[in-house]
Amino acid sequence: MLFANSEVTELAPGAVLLRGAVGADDGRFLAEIHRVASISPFRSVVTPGGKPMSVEITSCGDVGWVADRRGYRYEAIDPATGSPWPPMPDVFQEFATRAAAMAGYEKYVPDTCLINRYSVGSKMGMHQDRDEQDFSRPIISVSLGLPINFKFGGLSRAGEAVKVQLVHGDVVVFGGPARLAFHGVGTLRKGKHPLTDAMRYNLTFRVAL
Ligand code: MD3
Ligand code: FE
Repeated sequence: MLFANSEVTELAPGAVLLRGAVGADDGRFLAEIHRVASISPFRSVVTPGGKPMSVEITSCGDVGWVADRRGYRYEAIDPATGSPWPPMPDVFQEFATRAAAMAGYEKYVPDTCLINRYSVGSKMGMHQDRDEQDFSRPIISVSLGLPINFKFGGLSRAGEAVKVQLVHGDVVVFGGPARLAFHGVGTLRKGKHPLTDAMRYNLTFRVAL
């Protein structure tokens, strides 16, 4: 057994929910998030259309996800610091590799982890993640802190969406037909989590290059 106390369910073809898979690693995950953010701080960014995103972001790994008026892309240097992004913590990489194996993806080695920080009122509209080179590699999402309503749609913006609440410790592997599906999250409600206070964090492990 790779994860104790974890229920495995398929949300949609290719989208595997590992409920509570973070388990007792949660404190270590949060400590690593704070360490990454002490080097590459959380920042607000704008979309290429000039709209500010309500979620604050940072990254670790070989590259980080960058959004500005020029577009979306991965870069090896953090534009906020002028230095390389902090390296991916070993516990992150090992966890992502195990979670991927759980969903049937062998030898998954992410080269980046995007860290989203939600505060009261933050949300993320429906979108696809298509800034990576190889869509045959899954994206793995880890939720920490306050719960949020996650919407998972199809390959077009229209059509029925599956709705699921993601809570502290949940992990989702998005591969195969789910890899290019539209998805988004509802507005973060006021709350107080023992480990994250009024925040929610979401980590997404990716093979970008
Ligand atoms: C389905 N993050 O960072 S996690 C994102 O909760 C993002 O912060 C949301 O969407 C969050 O791009 C949702 C679930 C998720 C992440 C990546 C996916 C679902 C996905 C990529 C492809 C398909
Ligand atoms: Fe996304």
